[in-house]
Amino acid sequence: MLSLAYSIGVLLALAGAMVTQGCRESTHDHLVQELLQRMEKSVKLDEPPNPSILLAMNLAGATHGHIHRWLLREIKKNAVERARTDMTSGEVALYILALLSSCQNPRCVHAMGKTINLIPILKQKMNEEINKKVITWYGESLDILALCLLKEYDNQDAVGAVAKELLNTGSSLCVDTQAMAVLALVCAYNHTDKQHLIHDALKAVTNNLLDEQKKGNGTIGNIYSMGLALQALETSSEFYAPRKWDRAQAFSVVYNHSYQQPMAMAQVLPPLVDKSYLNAGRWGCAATNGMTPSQQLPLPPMPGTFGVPTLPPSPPTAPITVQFSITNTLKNYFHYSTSVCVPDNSTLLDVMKVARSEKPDIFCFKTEHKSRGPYVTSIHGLAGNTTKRTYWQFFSCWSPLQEGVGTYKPKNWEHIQAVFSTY
Ligand code: B12
Ligand SMILES: *[C@@H]1O[C@H](CO)[C@@H](O)[C@H](O)[C@H]1NC(C)=O
Ligand SMILES: *[C@@H]1O[C@H](CO)[C@@H](O)[C@H](O)[C@H]1NC(C)=O
Ligand SMILES: *[C@@H]1O[C@H](CO)[C@@H](O)[C@H](O)[C@H]1NC(C)=O
Ligand SMILES: *[C@@H]1O[C@H](CO)[C@@H](O)[C@H](O)[C@H]1NC(C)=O
Ligand SMILES: *[C@@H]1O[C@H](CO)[C@@H](O)[C@H](O)[C@H]1NC(C)=O
Repeated sequence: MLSLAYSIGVLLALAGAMVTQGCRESTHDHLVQELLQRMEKSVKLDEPPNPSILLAMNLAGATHGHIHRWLLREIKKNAVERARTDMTSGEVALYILALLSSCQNPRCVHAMGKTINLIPILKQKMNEEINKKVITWYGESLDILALCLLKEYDNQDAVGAVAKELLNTGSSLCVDTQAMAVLALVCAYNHTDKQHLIHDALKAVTNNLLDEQKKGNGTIGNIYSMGLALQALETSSEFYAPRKWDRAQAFSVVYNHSYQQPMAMAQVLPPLVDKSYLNAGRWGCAATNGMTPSQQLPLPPMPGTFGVPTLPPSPPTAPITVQFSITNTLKNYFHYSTSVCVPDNSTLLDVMKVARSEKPDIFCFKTEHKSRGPYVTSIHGLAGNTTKRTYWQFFSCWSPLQEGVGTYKPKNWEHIQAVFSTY
């Protein structure tokens, strides 16, 4: 009797485990599909193509839709038209990852009757930016990663420089930069004369990422650095071994968040399909060529949404007041403050536009369109400068914003400050 009850108990427990397992899997697939769809929907045909989105679609195997075709065509067009003249080395590197993962040869990009080779362009831009000291460690890592996936290993000085930077000041670099550096160095590791240095750097920085996760109860950096951090930790276990990574905790942070911004989705999708930017060369390409259709992730129309419930359109609400100030203490001090009235649900960009229309000579500003939306280049006639490593940094009270002006929505009576800063 007892043993029968026991067996039933075991069976029930087993069934329970299977159900949970199956449920978790389908929830996971559902999330991937949802993110893919949301990301595809965000693609605007009148904006420049975003190579990170094409890369994410390739890694997830979503290579058959018209959005994919459009992105690939526009990426090639932009490459021949703009790579040489108005891209940074980091942008060229992202284009190379996007093309590699689309089974295209970056050495021979053909569009609009022109053909170019992106590799010498990347190398030349990278060297120029390093010499002029305008490169960021994030950009340099991206460059190293692209060259490594192309099996171009003649940039050993840069590899050594990134490794040394990680060992010297590793934990003061932002998590995104640490993660991109991990991807670059993991790729370079078996193709370098600096294995000891790289090994030490990877050990230090991956342990630091694990410490950050502990401090953040699962969050490594912030919610927007999770995509790259997961990619980094997935691909570097041999460098933090025997230490164990609480992978489930880190993934649950991502499952719990409902990502809406295209770039954030593009960086978080690869780890959700067990891929990283290191797979841009091999897997991404296999996904378009070698895979049978059943292995690909289809994009069925999906009723409802995951994470955020769809809210019914809400009636207009009372306007809010936002305080906005601009401060420059670096050179020729100035400080101005104002408060503006905007409809609830307005973005910080809307707030700045109202301030500008009320006092144009004080709150004038300029933006540039970037993959993540509008980037504020200058305020009150004072522009950030990559040579001097200056930029306009945004705060709410005294904490830096984790979103740009195009998506951040201030609350009633919130005090937003733009401070001219260095990085
Ligand atoms: C380097 C970097 C910077 C540098 C860029 C300097 C330079 N010359 O390269 C500096 C320090 C200036 C910077 C500033 C800011 N950044 Co920043 N930055 C990054 C980082 C680490 C790498 C970006 C990169 O080089 N990509 C590679 C290149 C090839 O791609 P790209 O699309 O051309 O990149 C350009 C744009 O991304 C732009 N940029 C950088 N940050 C931001 C932020 C926003 C909102 C926009 C629209 C553009 C932008 O500068 C890049 C180089 O030109 C990313 C991390 C990540 N996960 O992507 C964070 C990241 C993009 N930044 C972020 C944020 C929040 C900001 C700020 C809003 C912070 C603040 N409190 O003020 C400001 C921008 C304010 C403004 N003036 O509009 C967030 C964006 C989160 C989100 N919700 O999308 C990220 C993801 C970091 C994070 N995990 O929080 N950043
Ligand atoms: C380097 O090569 C060794 C031997 O082939 C392999 O075991 C190891 O996983 C490789 N490491 C990386 C980071 O690629
Ligand atoms: C992590 O969780 C602990 C205990 O629940 C809490 O005290 C701490 O504030 C949390 N830390 C963060 C960064 O959320
Ligand atoms: C994710 O959400 C679940 C349910 O709300 C919660 O139990 C879990 O602690 C969350 N995970 C993290 C890492 O925040
Ligand atoms: C707030 O604005 C977003 C678009 O920025 C919109 O989708 C949403 O419905 C708005 N919410 C409310 C409560 O008005
Ligand atoms: C940035 O500063 C450098 C050095 O002072 C200057 O030569 C350059 O013209 C500036 N760039 C821009 C875009 O203003």
